[in-house]
Amino acid sequence: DLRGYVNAEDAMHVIGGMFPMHFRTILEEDPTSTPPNSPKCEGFNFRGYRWVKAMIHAINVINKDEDLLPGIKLGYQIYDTCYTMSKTVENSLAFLTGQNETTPVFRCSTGAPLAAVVGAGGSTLSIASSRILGLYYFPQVGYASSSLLLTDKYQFPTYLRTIPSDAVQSKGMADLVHHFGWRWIGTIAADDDYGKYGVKAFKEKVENTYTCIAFSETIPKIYSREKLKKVVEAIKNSTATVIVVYSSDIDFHPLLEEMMVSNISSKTWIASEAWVTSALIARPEYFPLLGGAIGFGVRKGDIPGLKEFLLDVRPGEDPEDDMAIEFWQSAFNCTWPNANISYNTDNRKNVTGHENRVNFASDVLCTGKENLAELNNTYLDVSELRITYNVYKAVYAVAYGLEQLRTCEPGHGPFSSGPDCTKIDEFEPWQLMYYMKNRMTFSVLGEDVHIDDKGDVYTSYDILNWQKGENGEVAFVPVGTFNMTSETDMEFHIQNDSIFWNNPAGARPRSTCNLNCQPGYRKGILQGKPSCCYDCIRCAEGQISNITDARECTGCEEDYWSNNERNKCVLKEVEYLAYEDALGITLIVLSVFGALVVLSVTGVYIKFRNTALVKANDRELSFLIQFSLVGTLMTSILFIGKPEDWSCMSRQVTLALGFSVCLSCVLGKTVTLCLTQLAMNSKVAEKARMLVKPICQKIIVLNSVLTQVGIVCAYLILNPPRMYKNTQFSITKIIYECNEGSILYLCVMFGFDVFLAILSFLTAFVARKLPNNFNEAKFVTFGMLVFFIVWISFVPAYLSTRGKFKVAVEIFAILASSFGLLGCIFVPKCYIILLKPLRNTEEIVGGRAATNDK
Ligand code: TCR
Repeated sequence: DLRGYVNAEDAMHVIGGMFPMHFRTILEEDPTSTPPNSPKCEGFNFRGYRWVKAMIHAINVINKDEDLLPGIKLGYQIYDTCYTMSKTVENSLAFLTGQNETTPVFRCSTGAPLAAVVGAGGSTLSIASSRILGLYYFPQVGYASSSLLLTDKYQFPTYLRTIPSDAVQSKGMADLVHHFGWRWIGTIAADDDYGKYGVKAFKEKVENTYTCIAFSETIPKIYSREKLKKVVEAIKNSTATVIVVYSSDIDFHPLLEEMMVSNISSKTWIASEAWVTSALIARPEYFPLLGGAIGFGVRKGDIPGLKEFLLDVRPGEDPEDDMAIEFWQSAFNCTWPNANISYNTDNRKNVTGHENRVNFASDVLCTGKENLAELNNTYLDVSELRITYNVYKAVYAVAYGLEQLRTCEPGHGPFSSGPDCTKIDEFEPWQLMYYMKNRMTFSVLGEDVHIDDKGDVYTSYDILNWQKGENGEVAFVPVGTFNMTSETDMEFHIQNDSIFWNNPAGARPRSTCNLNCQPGYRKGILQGKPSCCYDCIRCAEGQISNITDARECTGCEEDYWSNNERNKCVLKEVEYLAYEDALGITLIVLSVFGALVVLSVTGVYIKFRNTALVKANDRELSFLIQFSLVGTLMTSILFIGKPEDWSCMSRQVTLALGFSVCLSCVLGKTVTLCLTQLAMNSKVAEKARMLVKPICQKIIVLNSVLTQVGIVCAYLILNPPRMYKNTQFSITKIIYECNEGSILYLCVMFGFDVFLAILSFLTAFVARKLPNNFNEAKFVTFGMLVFFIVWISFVPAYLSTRGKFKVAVEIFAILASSFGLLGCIFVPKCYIILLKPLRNTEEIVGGRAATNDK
């Protein structure tokens, strides 16, 4: 029971055709209870019916053509595949056997030889039929089978096609995905050679370090709600918002229904050629789910005269043509009187919810006068002739093959055994195959078609976007093209602005496994997950990343450090004892205060310069001590503020000089006192004391100071202190400090001061009991003790602090020792001068040493 169209009357050659005029076969309840018979089909396919009409139309046009195969009439023999493998195989056998012979005779039932076959529709069907037809080198031209498998000429030696292989479409889809920066993609494939190999090719082309496949699901061939639900769950649970569907409309439809139930939204669908413009899928009710889909459509064409030919359906006229009656019944939903051709039946189980087989026949009787032109149906829609156009081209391919065979010039023919050309009325199929395989370039309706030696064509794809049309219908808006002219040559164009995105924001969606890593973070590998899924790890201190999804954090340059957000390098914090610092201010106030006290002492000394106390034991030295104390107190200011080379060089040096002046003066005084003391006990000392003239005190001072100046100069010239940025102690801070240069010189310099202090202490100690000068020696002893205590405790304190406190410690020591000396040497004297003037007389002050005064 093979249904279809046969017209081979007085035809010279017949072209076979296989088209899905129905969607499915009806499963036999218990098939082995009867002799084997061909299954019946149901679900009228208007699109397939249009393809059939296009083929017949093409043959009619060729028959009328004066240039192409003049005088040769082509016939056709078209079978319905019912979109099913078994039917297709049966058809193929029928072509070969002439329906009732088991050995192929290459003759159709009507007598004229079969030249070639156009079809079958889907890849799986083409593969099945080509395996049989290929055995006999029977030419076959496909119009919709795009599976990659069919390129393999070992398996399918005689298969040609007018639709590009899915390698092209997959590459286009991968380019699309990369273009929009989607990185986490779901794929859904029909469980056939189209879906599986299409998705395989897509995966191979799309996957890279940034783009990965989130899930790969297949749509079952045999309806199963459980399996569909699993697919829907996978879609729902994935964070992928971009999903590629490689499937024919018929297979995709049940999944679509299931998705409508579970309210999936905000996904961007990438449609394969087979469903993007399908009337079954592109319905307004699916728009909330599928709107904004982007798909690939093969090049479309206009076929002149097709519309008129499509309208020319005359049911009931030809008693053999029950297909027209079924068409009429399905199109107008009426029942043809006395025809007994069922339609609208659905014998699938579980799909309709009914276990029983159902028949939705209508009570309305068909009249045959219904107006076809007013019918709004895919069959009559000639605005998107894509596969239909391919059918047309396929018929032409056969005709051109025959034409070449016909125009073979004897003597220049290709065949080696027998005559080199064959006659058009008695060739073998393999001989036609020869012509169709070589130099297959022809033009159809102004388009040049070239079928290469693998049987493939390269034509451009339109990139279509699903948008809402004016009347609420789905409009396929072209938003770009993909043109591949060879395996390496391709062009991808897309207009981003004209795309409609089906999400609440209306913006280009993003599809990633997890959220991108913000600046300040870097990607971290997740064990056992694809490379597109990663962790975000915060950059370590001192490292930053300033782009999203950084692979690595980069280190900051010298003197820079990462900020808290780790997205920028900022200058490191600097540390030094600043003038504005509370500590700095306090220290300055203290030293200025000290200096003022010293100056007021000087004032007192000047005012009372002629009193006994001031005059005693060398007035000039006293002034010099006061002067040097002011100096040492003020050097502390050099320690504050940002260290510079000059301040580093001057600070220790002025301090050491100040102390050496001060201490040498003290020494000058105490040496005199000491000798006075000794003179009280021995004659020798008496003489020595006489030798020590007042001028000698000044010589001591001058010598010591000059020595110190010498040391200082050597220090400054040979290895002076310098400013130094210390980064050792803290990575986030730069400590500005002074590098003291030569430690040896520093020690010698201060060592000399200490030496003077020790001498002063010793001499003062010897003279401590002397009543002279109102116990001056005693107070100097004290002063020196204070000085030692301060500087001895300074050392550990200094060594254990760092940064600005180190400097502060030193200033404290300077202030403390200066105040100590001030307090011990001058305060008692001022006390007497100001408050006890009665005691400030020659007798009391001078005592026995009065002779020493000037
Ligand atoms: N290739 C599919 C079948 C197919 C199809 C279509 C079916 C294509 N385009 C349009 C119906 C309508 C592309 C295959 O199986 O190879």
